[in-house]
Amino acid sequence: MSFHSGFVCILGRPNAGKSTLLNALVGEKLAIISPKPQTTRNRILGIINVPKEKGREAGQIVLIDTPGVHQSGSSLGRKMMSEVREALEGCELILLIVDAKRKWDRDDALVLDLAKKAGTPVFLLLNKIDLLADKSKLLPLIAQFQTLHDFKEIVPISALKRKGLNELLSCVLKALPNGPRYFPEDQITDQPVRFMAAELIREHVLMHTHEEVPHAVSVLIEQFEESPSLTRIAAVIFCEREGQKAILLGKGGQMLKKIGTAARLDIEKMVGTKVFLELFVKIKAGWRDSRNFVEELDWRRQLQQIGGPPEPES
Ligand SMILES: Nc1nc2c(ncn2[C@@H]2O[C@H](COP(=O)(O)OP(=O)(O)O)[C@@H](O)[C@H]2O)c(=O)[nH]1
Ligand SMILES: [Mg+2]
Repeated sequence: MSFHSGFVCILGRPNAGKSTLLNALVGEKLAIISPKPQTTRNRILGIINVPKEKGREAGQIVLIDTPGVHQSGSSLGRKMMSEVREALEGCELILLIVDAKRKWDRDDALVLDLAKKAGTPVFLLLNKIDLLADKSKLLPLIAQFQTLHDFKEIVPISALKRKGLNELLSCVLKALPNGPRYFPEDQITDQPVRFMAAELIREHVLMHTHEEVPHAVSVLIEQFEESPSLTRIAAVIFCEREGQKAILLGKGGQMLKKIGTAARLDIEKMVGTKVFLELFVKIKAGWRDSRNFVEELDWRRQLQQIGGPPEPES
């Protein structure tokens, strides 16, 4: 019996629906979602075990969600783009996702350019087709995209409404080589739970704040203690200015309370215990331009530091 497997990178401009697709394909919330651009800041692995079906071999797809491709001069922006490049390195297939409702523009061209440079086969996913009232527009749209690149497949989907995803899985599996099961069958991500908790807190900040505040916020977990019935978490919400701190706290601390309650409920669902969540707001002026701080936020880096230097490769 043959088993297909491989690493598949989801690539696209901010807001195309990359993280929604990751969550939909894995069937669990692994990445936070928001209508605001640049919600995802690091690469996120989602592991899908596909059982054998009629006309389809069994396999394992290791999906990698990435930050939206964009041009930015800040340390944070550079770090996000380096996460994109790391995801592209060594992947067997790229899923280039575009918003079917939007006109193709320079930002999409930038994404295609990256994909071409990687030299990896590319599927084009036309996402958000639920928003296309006139489905007869789809064929001319596909024809138009075919002139841009020799895409291995063009697949219309709706990540949000979960349309076209089974077809997509079959196409992806077919495109992957025979290979091993890279991750145990019960593993769905490589993210530590404490980092996912920090992300859930950030998601509620994104939902409750506007303009520059969402972009100026990062979340660090300071304490994470698990017991069978209770998880104790203390987290710091960093922002860049006094005015942002005032917004995050709200009148009489109301805003922070709202964010905390909503995040706590989501974290309880994830960890399966009661959660005691303490939130603090601190100002770290210009953190997005601080390479050191941006690196501190990287959980892969944090793990390396706890575990000491990485083993030398043999
Ligand atoms: N209507 C519709 N909205 C979608 C679809 N996929 C994603 N979205 C929305 O697009 C926005 C950005 O989604 P997200 O997954 O965070 O995009 P990302 O920046 O590419 O990761 C969110 O508001 C999603 O709900 C889709 O298939 N249809
Ligand atoms: Mg995202």
